[in-house]
Amino acid sequence: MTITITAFERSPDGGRGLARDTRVRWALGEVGQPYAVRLVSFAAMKQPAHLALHPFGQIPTYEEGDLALFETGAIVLHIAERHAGLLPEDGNARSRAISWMFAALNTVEPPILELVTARIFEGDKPWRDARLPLVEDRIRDRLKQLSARLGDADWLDGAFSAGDLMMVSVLVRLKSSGLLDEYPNLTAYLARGETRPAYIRAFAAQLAVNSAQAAR
Ligand code: GTB
Repeated sequence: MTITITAFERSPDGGRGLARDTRVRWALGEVGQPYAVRLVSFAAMKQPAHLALHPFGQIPTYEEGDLALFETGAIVLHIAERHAGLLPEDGNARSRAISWMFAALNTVEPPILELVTARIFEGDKPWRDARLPLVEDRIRDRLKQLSARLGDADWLDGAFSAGDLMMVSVLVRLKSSGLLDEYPNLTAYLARGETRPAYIRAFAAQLAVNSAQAAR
């Protein structure tokens, strides 16, 4: 059955891996599933046809036969449950990997998203300079805890899993901030994720779309 995902027709970052279709592309690549991509404009995302797939008018979405999903956590979990390669066989290890997926999305990603808000969307507000260090410190708290747990290991709990895929996807957003430099094991962890062949293919596929659009 054909899998179709949606992605930005033109991503604000020029297709350099920050939009969340990257993690879905990466997951599909890890499990060896081909997929089609339907590109959507910002205007189209708010139209009824797309809102029927995604109630909040965002990308990515995932369609497979009569199944339509939104939210990258749900999409990656669906992929990982249906295909081998992203979740361990052992039941307890599987549940722990899923815990890491939720930790990435619910515990680590929120302060990172606040940084984007503080720096970009509120960059011209009078409270920016007071708020930014507070937001950065909240991220440091999480990175310190994550770094302590990872230690010298390659991945968060044994072999690479959907938990690592999600955590690396969340940390990518910090690359330009300099905050990760304070935690060499997290920098190395991120690099391990980004050099996996499936990540490289996902990144290249997203970039190719945006490069082609920019050339028009
Ligand atoms: N919780 C949802 C999920 O995980 O699926 C969040 C989905 C989401 O935020 N989608 C964004 C979107 O559709 C794209 S990824 N935004 C359009 C809108 O809300 O109208 C967020 C994103 C977009 C662009 C960059 N960038 O270019 O730097 C980075 C991240």
